[in-house]
Amino acid sequence: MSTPPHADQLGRIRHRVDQRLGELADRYCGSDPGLSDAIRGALLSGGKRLRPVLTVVTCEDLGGPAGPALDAGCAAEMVHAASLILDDLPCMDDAATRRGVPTVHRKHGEDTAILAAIALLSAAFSTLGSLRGADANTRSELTRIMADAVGTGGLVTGQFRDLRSGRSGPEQDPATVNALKTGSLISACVAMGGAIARADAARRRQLAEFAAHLGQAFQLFDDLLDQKGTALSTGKDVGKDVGKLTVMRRDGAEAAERRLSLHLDAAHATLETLFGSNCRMASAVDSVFVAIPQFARFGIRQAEA
Ligand code: GRG
Repeated sequence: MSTPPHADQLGRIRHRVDQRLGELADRYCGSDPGLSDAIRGALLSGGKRLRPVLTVVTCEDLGGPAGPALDAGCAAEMVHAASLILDDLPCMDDAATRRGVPTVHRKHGEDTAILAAIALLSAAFSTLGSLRGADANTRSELTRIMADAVGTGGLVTGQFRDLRSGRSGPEQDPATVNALKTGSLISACVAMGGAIARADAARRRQLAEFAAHLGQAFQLFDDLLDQKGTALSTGKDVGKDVGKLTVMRRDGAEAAERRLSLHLDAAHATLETLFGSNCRMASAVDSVFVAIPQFARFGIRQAEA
């Protein structure tokens, strides 16, 4: 099996992300063992680190500084971790396993899980508001980008519609739900990389186009894994989408796979315009889609972290 291009560099970025998340966890997890264990567990228990990699690679490959991009990406990972804790709660998806270990509420209780999610969200905004190596305008722009991605223009509304999608009431368009609950944070990560690198308006539009396609592809992939994967291969509960209106439930698995391919191709085409062919970002994208062979363009072995 061949090693994909840029695997070493991407592995090093993931390593830097993990190290920095450890430092930020020390700063923000508080001194109460019952709570800090939950926060640390949610943040440091693995995961692909796709979101921080997107911020770092976007910024660096546009010639921007690595330090603030790393911290902004870590802030996004904190938001992501908070969203997973909340998503797994009994009142939401009621999941038992995440990243191969018991979900935060199963291990620490629902009350602690909710508090840990709020702590992670607050830590994310504190990190953006005090970002090292960025001026006040950039810090405030990043804070706005992230707040917009989390609130009613993003995750919160996406999750609300996702939870309601299988029930009676207005029919939801799954692509819009996917854009809100998954695409908004992915778009924010790419937008933050562009903002730190001070990309011009034309580039920012291309970045937004790339991220929108990636967000759609990523959620379709997640839906496919929910149906085709096992708890062992995904590290999390599967079959959680039963009763929800996903593209796969509405149009079937083949249609979902076709759509995924179209979004992935469009994401790669935009990347080629932005960064040229075989860029690092293309490899970062491909490293995600390894679990279903037809989406793995390089017969990929995932980069060592
Ligand atoms: C206030 C932060 C906040 C959220 C409130 C609960 C909620 C609203 C939103 C949840 C949205 C959600 C869970 C979307 C699914 C996103 C998704 C595909 C997650 C899986 O991401 P991966 O595969 O996971 O990157 P790893 O474990 O690799 O990090």
